[in-house]
Amino acid sequence: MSTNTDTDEEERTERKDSEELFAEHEAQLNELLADVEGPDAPEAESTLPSLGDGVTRRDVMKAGAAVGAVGGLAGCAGLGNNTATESNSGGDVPDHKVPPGEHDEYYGFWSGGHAGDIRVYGIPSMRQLTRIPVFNRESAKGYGHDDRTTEMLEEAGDYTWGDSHHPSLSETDGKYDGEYIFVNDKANGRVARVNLTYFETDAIVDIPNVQSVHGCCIQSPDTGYVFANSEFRTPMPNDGRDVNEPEEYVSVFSALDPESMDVLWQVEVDGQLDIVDSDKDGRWVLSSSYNDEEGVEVEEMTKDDRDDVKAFDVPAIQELVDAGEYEEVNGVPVVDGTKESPHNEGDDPIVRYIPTPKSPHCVEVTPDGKYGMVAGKLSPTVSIIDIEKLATADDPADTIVGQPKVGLGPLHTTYDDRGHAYTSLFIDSQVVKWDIEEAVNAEKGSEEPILGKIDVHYNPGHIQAVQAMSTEPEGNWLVALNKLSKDRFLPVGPIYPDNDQLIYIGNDKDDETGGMELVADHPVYPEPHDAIFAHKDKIEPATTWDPEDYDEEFVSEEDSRVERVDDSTVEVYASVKRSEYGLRDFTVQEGDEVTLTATNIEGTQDIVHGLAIPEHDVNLALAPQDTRQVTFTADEPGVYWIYCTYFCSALHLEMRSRMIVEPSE
Ligand code: RUQ
Ligand code: CUA
Repeated sequence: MSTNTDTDEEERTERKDSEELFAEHEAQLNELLADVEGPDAPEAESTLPSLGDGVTRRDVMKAGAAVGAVGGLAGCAGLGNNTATESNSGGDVPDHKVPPGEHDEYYGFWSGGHAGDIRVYGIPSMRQLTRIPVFNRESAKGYGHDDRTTEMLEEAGDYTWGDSHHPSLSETDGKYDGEYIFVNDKANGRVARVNLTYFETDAIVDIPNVQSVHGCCIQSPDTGYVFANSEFRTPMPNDGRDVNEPEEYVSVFSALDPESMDVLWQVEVDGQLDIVDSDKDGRWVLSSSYNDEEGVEVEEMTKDDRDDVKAFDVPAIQELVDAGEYEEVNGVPVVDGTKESPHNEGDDPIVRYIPTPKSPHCVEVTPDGKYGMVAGKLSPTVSIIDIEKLATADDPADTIVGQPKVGLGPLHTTYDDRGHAYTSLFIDSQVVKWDIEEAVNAEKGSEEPILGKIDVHYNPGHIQAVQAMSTEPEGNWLVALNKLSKDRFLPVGPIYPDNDQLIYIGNDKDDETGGMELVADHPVYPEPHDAIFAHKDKIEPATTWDPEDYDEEFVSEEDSRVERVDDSTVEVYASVKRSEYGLRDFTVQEGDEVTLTATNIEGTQDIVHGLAIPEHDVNLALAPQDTRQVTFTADEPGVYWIYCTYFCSALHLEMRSRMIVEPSE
């Protein structure tokens, strides 16, 4: 199977069969557990559900981990599914059901994964309010059907899909300001911006010198930059050079201007970048990282037992760029941030390389900006990075001030307003609650900071609590975005929904779950990755468009007209309102290129009209006061009924017009 002929074969790790891999991971796991547990580490009896009959929880975890390591599914279905957490025992959990006609307290913005969109939910009801198409085309909102959005999608690479992962809300002074969501496309190395006045994507950038973007975040506290991590290492530029020299491939950290969406600069690093989060003072940005081995196959990528988290000193990098200390590649200034770089010599390196246990996954900064939590993924620990120490520590390893042992497969961490962290455990299918300051004070590898664990169903990836990415966490609701739902819902064929579970975290109790209560299951369409929740007062959507916010001509009833530009080009302008189009019909010639501009002239909220032309692939969605344009060819003579796709009035069905295409000659 290996097709790589140029590389020195001796340097390459042999392919292993699954049994060998299994055994190896089992051995590694034993080592890890022995390492962090130590001979007299305390048994966290109170937090681990008993399995009875001498089966220890640890055995089950290990079995799950080993199976997980070779690609099996490692959920804990049937084991440790304790009923106490499933039946609401506390009695003081607020009702998550929102009565008819009332509003939710919070907005939730979910990334849609390879569906390419953002989904908007109300929290705590978990009712889906809308979807915002981003990297995907979507007919219900006419996105990718009118000229404006189609051109944007075409200029951003003209792909038919994207893989949206990490939505980030813009901030002012560390608080969500409701202006924008930024989100990455892992598949095609892009970042998009969603305008929250209109809940519509208004910019997409195809970032040069990167193939995939995984981590994406804004700079706190004032959205000074948007940051994007390239995950896959590639030659730079990736134009056919160095294809057989994987050691020449690179991964870069990119900074974008949030207003212009220009790519301002990039930093080349050793290893490959993963998730990214900003401190709260606009100086440091932390990136998790895996594959410091710089391998191209799984065995090579997991050879060593450490990987370096990268901490970027953003003002120092900006200074270098301003001073011209970079190489330009594909029009982007690229700064050398590798370990050997002269910029990393001396006391003030631009990138600090912080060694953590192998293949960490997330990095999430605490709401007070003190710590960055790096969940171990392949290690059962979370490494706590003290952000203040980043500027002063002689040895970057000294910035790690705590390392609680939380459970198997820790992926993501979120926070409440009372000093607690919550970490998802992919392999254990649990969420673990732990005390941050206690973890800083405890021995590394201690389980003492753990306050409780709750089973989730099954295999959580991201978890998110309300406003936990800002400086104002609310500490009440948490959602576990579980990758598998297995037996939780009516079966719907072999592709299952995910299961987003709502958990109440407002109570601190001295019980098995630390007071966490599982409140509701919610099946979700594949495949959300991450979510971010903001109080409803932070978001101020418009109810109608402001014509100042677009370039198309606002077409009133009087302005409705047909203009022939030349022999083969026609412009048609039509107003739209209940229940008529500004033109009852219009006539063009066979073969004409038609540009149709239509304005919904209504000012009434929620009166949206459509404009569809059968057999011409024309489908506009027109919110009140919005204007859209569409260009198409009238290539078959005949009569084509134009109709409205939104049920707008009692005369909705009669709301029609005709396009007459006269035969040529
Ligand atoms: S990653 S499941 Cu794309 Cu956010 Cu961690
Ligand atoms: Cu306008 Cu239906």
